[in-house]
Amino acid sequence: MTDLFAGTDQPSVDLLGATLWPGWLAASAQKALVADLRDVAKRAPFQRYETPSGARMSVQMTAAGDVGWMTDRSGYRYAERHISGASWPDIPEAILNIWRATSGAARDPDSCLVNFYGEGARMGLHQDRDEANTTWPVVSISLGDDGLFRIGGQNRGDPTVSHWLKSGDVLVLSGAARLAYHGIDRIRFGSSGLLPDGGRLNITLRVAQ
Ligand code: MD3
Ligand code: FE
Repeated sequence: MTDLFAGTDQPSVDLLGATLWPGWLAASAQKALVADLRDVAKRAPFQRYETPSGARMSVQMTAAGDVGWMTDRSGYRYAERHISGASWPDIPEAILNIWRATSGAARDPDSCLVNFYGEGARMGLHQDRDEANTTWPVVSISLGDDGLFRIGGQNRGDPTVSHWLKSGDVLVLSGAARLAYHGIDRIRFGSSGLLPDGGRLNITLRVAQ
């Protein structure tokens, strides 16, 4: 563990109730996670989903676990299968270990969403509320290029704060922050050397069902 995790001995940062552990993952652990995600994407290739409004998301997504989040014209949901019909890969053990070390939750997550941001990709302000029980925490892991994260309160119009998420950062959303509006306004394409072709990966772990 000591060579995988840079450590929680570093000070955490509070972002309106969300707890950020800057640089929690050592560079070696970040590289190992990218290799794990390549395996996930081989079995369940990244997709640009269509939202109920018919707009196509700029972020590419895949998933691991019992269920994966997806959207199409009929709505947002957790599905038991990838669009190809294949079941989702298992959540890699190294990713489960990050949840176990940071979430404070008494059970493992059943869903791992993987977001990929290429040049110009963004994610608009939203709440995560497709899970059956929204009191379980969410753990988010950032890899690759810097992403400008914005978080507010439980109402869309509430004031927000912005913070650049960097490769190796781990963010824990629990308590009131679990239902906070949040999004990614932009990425600094090419700011990290982790992914040879640039871009940002974000892993979110959830108890979905
Ligand atoms: C605050 N992902 O997948 S990570 C998402 O970087 C999502 O890809 C963004 O929002 C990304 O739903 C933001 C930080 C994050 C993740 C989940 C949250 C913040 C959150 C859930 C509740 C509140
Ligand atoms: Fe979200």
